Amino acid sequence: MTPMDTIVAPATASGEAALAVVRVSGPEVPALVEALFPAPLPPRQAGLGSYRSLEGRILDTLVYVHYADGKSYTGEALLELSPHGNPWLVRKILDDLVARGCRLAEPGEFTRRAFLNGKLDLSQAEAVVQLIQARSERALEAARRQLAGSVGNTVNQLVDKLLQITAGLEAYIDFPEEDLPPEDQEGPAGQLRDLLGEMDHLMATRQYASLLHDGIKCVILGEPNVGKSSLLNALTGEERVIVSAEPGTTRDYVEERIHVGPYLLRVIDTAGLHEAASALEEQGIHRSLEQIRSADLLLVVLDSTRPSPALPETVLQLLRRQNSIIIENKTDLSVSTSLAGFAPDCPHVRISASLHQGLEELRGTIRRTLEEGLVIPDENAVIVSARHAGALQDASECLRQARLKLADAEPAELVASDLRGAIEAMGRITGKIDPERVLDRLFSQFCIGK
Ligand SMILES: Nc1nc2c(ncn2[C@@H]2O[C@H](COP(=O)(O)OP(=O)(O)OP(=O)(O)O)[C@@H](O)[C@H]2O)c(=O)[nH]1
Ligand SMILES: [Mg+2]
Repeated sequence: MTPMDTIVAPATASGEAALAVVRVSGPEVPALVEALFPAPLPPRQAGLGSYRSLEGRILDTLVYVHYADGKSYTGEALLELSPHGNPWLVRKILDDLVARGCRLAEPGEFTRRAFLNGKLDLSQAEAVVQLIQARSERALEAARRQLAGSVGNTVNQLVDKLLQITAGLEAYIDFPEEDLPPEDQEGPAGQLRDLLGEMDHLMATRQYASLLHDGIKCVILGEPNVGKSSLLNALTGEERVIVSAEPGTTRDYVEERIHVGPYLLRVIDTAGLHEAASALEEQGIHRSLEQIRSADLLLVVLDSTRPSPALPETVLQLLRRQNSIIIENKTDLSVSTSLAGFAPDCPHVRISASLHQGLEELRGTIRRTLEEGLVIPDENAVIVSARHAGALQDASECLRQARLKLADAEPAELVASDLRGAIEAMGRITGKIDPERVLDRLFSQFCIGK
């Protein structure tokens, strides 16, 4: 894989569509543009032209845009062709470009070139994958910020501070403490402590990564027959789960993804909780408990035509204002009464799952509970990647070692060596000191044409 050849790949998913995009990047692009479009428009202007194959057949009439060397996504001369979205036609164009000397790109090779040409740092290159895979507004926003450089900039600021501490280290060792200005009394030890605090804060954002990407795990629970499956159907707007008047209808759990405002929720319907009747039901209840314990948010459904439920003590103990919403269902029935006395600290919402009443209020309560209870903060930089988390972990370990050595008054050179270790570990995030194999692992997650 030499960066000097000219690569080609479809940038759009294969399949029938109005348009497809084929990208070509590399040194041969200017000559290709001349050969394909006899009077090409200047860079960055969309032109309409006939694509003629090497044998002289017109394959399609299409829009093309070319970019000058150094002024494109990849940082190389780049050509984008937008033929009609016919997979067979796209194939013909790719074959023709290969016949003209281009090579089919490896997965992620366009973004890899962007990185190698300094158009993106590594954290930004990874954000391209996250942006494409994001399934909620919040996930999209985190990826957009990372692509704009939020993680890279935060890491660079931390590295700058570390460099300053390293520089200050020798001065600190050389002068006795009483000669230092009062704010520097603590010297590097204090600065290191503050820096570690900032790194811990950045690492703590990792807990939001799975909430953003996999969705917030939200479990519907309650006694049998209270309307749990009806609620899931109402929330998804589909008859997804079997609903019946017979208690114990749901025996296994069913999972659906829904959006509430900017959040993606994985909503899981569970088997009703009660003293088990049959062995099969008992198994279902056991599985419900497993789901409940690992949930981020609990939706507790009550039948408001009946007295407060006797849920297992293990479940009642989990219900808190920050993670649980009590849903009083079946309010359409005349015998429905308020169950405000059940888990009174938790927010209550009265709904009719079968008539789809109260669902907007429920969505509002879900959103407020997530924002107040789960505290998904509006952080600038969120550490989503396991690779970044690992690098930060290594860096803080080095800093902790440095602190210990400072406290033991060990020689400055040893402390400085730990600080360099930390700088190197953080450099892995932006890729300033990255070995080739990290690149291979990273870019192989991309699909071809990115
Ligand atoms: N009147 C009325 N009936 C409802 C409402 N929600 C559910 N039901 C009825 O209650 C019964 C049980 O509903 P399901 O949604 O199957 O209840 P479930 O909690 O999933 O039951 P299990 O899976 O057996 O634990 C069905 O006959 C539903 O039609 C409601 O809002 N109003
Ligand atoms: Mg059910």
